[in-house]
Amino acid sequence: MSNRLNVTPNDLSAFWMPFTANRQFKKAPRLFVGAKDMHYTTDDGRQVLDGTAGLWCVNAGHCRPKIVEAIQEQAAELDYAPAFQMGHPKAFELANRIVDIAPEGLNHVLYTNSGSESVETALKVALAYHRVKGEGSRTRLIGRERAYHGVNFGGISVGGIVGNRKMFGTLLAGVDHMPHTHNLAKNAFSRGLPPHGVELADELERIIALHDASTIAAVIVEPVAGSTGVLIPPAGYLKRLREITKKHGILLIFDEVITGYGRLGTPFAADYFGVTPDMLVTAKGLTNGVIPMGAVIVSSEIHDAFMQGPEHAIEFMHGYTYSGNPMASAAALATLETYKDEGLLTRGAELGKYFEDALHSLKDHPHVIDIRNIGLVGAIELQPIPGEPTKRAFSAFLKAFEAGLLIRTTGDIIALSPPLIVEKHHIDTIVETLGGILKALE
Ligand code: PXG
Repeated sequence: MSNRLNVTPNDLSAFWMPFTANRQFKKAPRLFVGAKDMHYTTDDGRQVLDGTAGLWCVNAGHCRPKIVEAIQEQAAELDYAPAFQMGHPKAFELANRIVDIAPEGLNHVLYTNSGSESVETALKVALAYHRVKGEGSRTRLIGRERAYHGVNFGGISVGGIVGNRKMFGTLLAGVDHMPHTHNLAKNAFSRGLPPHGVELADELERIIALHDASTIAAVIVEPVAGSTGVLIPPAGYLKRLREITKKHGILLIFDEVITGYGRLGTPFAADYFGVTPDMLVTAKGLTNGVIPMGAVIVSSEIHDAFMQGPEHAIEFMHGYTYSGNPMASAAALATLETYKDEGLLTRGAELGKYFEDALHSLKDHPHVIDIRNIGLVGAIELQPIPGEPTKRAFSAFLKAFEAGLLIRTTGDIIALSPPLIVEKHHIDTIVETLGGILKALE
């Protein structure tokens, strides 16, 4: 370990970092060189408590033995197998294990390498599904304002974060957006589901009336919007979206890249809300973030619609070189086993109340205009500094890192999503550290 601490690179310019203020970062880099369970180790040897499960993905905590061993063994046994017209056992085994924990009726898995690719895959399945069913006029896709569905063209088209869209031209044609559900005037400091706003689901009826249902393929939403700052759906909202989509023959896609694999205290948000979509988009927690992998879990109805025509013909023209990659499959199998052994997919239900009370104890701290939470996700929204949006929260991020706590910020919102192995004393440390920082912020 000690010599690994000495590998700080001396030139940071070649790596153009993703979603990062590159010039600022490279003047004062923040580097992790190790991790174990709830903590990272920095290149200067400090311990940093992980308040965000990496980027919402390390649900079982860091460097867990089963996952490490599985990857090491797999690397020596079968490194790669062609993904097209060939297979290997673990990809099939994993699909079964995913289906085991997925909501009833979602019985088939398409593999990808990231959340962004899972989104593109689901959108393409939706378009092709209607076409194989003889409803090729259903080409429109409906997303939502403030949504994050990754960074590829389909995802930013249905996504609703302006900064992620505006530089990239006209995007996909035929996309429309429902309004987001964030309403501080009515719902600030809600615990769990906000009480107001179920009627926003009816905006979908308005959009359908405008375009006609016969032109619409699918609606995609994050059950809880993560990246944009943890927007929790109003009570009853997702159920109503399901009713409306069903009524009009429109597919409903849940993007569970963040909410999947236990984040809300249930295996998937679909379970939490008692709403089953036609497709469930996942990634991140599937492999505990260790190896890139995503999975789109699809209903039998959709899958079976493709299984027609001559048997030698490829049913769906889509896939990746690394779909179901052996290393990723091994990592995912060991991850799901770890979740099962330790009850992590439901741990958020036990700890959620403690997490909620702890977070809401910050209500009267300076700058705080909202606190919201569900399962093991929380957000603290700050009043922006006038004329300098994002600055206050980013300054909290920097101060937290100095104080030994990793948080995420987006706009002026602090997001928290600790690994699901988090203990009460970690939650106390997170909240005490944040309390001190909020008091010291400009
Ligand atoms: N859908 C959702 C709902 C996501 O949250 C993606 C798709 C894309 O996944 P990939 O694997 O392509 O990055 C995401 C990713 C953050 C943050 O802290 C969120 C994500 C990624 C990085 C940072 O807000 N979400």
